[in-house]
Amino acid sequence: MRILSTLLSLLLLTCALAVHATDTPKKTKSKSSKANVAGPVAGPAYAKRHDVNEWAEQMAKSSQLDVKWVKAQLAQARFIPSVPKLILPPTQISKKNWNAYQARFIEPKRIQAGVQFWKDNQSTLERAEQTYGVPPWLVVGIIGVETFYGQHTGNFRTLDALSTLTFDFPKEHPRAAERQAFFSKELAQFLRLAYKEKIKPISIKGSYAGALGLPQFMPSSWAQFAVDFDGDQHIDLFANKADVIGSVAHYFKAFQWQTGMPTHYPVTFNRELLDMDALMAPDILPTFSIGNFLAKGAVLEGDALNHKGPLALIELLNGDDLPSYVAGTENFYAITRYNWSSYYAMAVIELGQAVAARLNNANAGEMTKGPAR
Ligand SMILES: [Ca+2]
Repeated sequence: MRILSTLLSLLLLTCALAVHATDTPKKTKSKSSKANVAGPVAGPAYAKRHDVNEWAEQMAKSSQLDVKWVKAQLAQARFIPSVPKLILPPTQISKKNWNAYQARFIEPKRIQAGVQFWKDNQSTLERAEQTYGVPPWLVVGIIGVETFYGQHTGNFRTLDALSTLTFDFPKEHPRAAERQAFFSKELAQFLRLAYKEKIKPISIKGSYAGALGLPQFMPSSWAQFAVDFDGDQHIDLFANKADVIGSVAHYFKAFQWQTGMPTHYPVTFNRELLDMDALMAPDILPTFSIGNFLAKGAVLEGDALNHKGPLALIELLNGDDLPSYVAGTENFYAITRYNWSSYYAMAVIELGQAVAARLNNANAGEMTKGPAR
């Protein structure tokens, strides 16, 4: 993740909504599923490339790593022919469809896996909430949407994937130079992490874009936001559920999650006042006061009218059907810092809350079995 958040601008936000699924490093699942389950086919080794050796020397120097170690790792890296294709924006742009997104992520098997994950890790989820102010349903929603609770963490050797995106980034990509530079930094960070944790880089697998573990952190996010939440002196986002939960919660704390604030409210429209262009102009960035929002034709009810803080009008397209709309708060926006998409954010929210509702119903059921009070 991703984590280019310091580059925020309205322009980027607009791009994020429009192209997010095509090249945000982390958003990889639908595409990576095209790859062979046994792992992608690897091409030539990078061992003999002059530019790779130069990169290794510079990286070792700037990171104060042993240059022999860096070169020895990169000597094992191989070009993966499918990766440059996967990183390119799709040639056919299909209409965005929230209903399809919803059907994929908020479905019985994923909800059931989320219930199990929550039950298995309840005390850790509660500790993360106490420590970071981030509720269990959000952590559970993120891990469910990202990797189906660890079932789909990616089958690409991270060393190969990040080397391919660093040394053979496709020149036809609309933002090739910027993206290549991004992946070069991620490769360097990946090697530093592996060195620090004494892990062989070649042994690590993840998404085609280098996202790692249950929460699909990019190496830079791992370095910046991952925490050792069980105190064993290591950070393991592949197998250690406490570290995974603590790291996701810490990420949201870092991106200004506000404890107790709803993520969104229902919204309808007053046709006589409606200025849709003005309401849509800031995209997902919350900017409207309640008064301003209502004056432009949005209609809120109940608790929403007492909301403190700015709102955004979130539009979710439904293919050829009418779009869905909600009023997004700063906490909705915080979820899009994990993955730059309002569709992603809404899927995380609905999955997390569906799991929470299932657990509450189960608990209520058990209580009714007890003696009447
Ligand atoms: Ca740990």
